[in-house]
Amino acid sequence: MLEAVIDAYGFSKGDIEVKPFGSGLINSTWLITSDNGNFILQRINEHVFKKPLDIALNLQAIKNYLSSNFRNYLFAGPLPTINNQEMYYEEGVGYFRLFPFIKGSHTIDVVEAPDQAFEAAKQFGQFTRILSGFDTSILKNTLPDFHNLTLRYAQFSEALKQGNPLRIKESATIIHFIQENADIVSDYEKIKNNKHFQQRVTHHDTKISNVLLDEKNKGLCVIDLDTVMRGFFISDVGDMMRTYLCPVNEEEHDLTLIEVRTPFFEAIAKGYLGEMKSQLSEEEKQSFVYSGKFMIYMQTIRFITDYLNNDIYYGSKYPGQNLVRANNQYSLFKKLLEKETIFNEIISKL
Ligand code: GN1
Ligand code: MG
Repeated sequence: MLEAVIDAYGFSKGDIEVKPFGSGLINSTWLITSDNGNFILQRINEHVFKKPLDIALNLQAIKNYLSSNFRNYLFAGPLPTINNQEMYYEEGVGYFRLFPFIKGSHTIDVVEAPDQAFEAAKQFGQFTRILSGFDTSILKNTLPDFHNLTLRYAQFSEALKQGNPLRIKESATIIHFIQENADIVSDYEKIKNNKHFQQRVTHHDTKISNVLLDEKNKGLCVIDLDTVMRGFFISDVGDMMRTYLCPVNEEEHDLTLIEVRTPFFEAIAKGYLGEMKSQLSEEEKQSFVYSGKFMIYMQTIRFITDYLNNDIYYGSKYPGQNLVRANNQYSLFKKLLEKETIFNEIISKL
């Protein structure tokens, strides 16, 4: 299947090795190793990204802006095909991009030290900050309503009506939790209508593996830019809290391992605010901790909704995987609530 793609990028089959790569849930990714360096090949999931060309337009516009305004910023955009196209398209197979594998860079999958959280948060903050002069109206909405919690809640409510009845019964506790905490949705709606909250260039997928680090573990740049769209800062800060505060990830079954680590929160706050402090309004800063609740609650909803809908979005590698993920996020939410006061104090001090 990949042969034509490989040709399109000017590789010859005998000179390279192609292996599946990474742990993303949506796109398919391969590592290409060759004597001329390494590359990342990716096929866009068209069930999720309905207009792949919009991704290319966004990346092009950002690349142009950065190359004239921040020439030294390392922008990890796609490489053109030998016919000078942004993407390679093959009927029936899909849309592909090729990225350079930046020499000396590496990624990590779990956050083991606060310094790593700091570096990542700084990178995501910097990305939004240096694009603060970029005209966001140019950006296409590559995933309309991606972090629209109102809509996610509506989809959950719909799944309660149309979803798998056995699974609905089995998920009673978590369904109840989501309904009981619907104030998270109304808080989001207030933010949406609050003129002190600005929409900026937002990454929307700030997990640790989306930051390239150098040999000394200093941040180089952010990657996986398909979900870069206009958005609220709570999406980026919230997903960092969701994925850096806890020593285990969303796949963990053993809920006793779920905890929320204060030094890692401090690191996120220092890293992000070090870049974004002067950009954010007072109201936005006061929602810093809410960001984490917002994203963890939304991810709980997304996983359980998918479970009730028979795993049509995230898929599942074993029966009940999306329920495990949802319960994991639900535990994380409760752990975060225990630290809310301390975390708010940390933010006021900064
Ligand atoms: C998906 O594909 P991946 O792993 O980068 C999802 C994110 C979720 C994440 C949960 C387009 O990201 O929103 O937070 O799974 N991306 C999309 O692991 O839905
Ligand atoms: Mg992603």
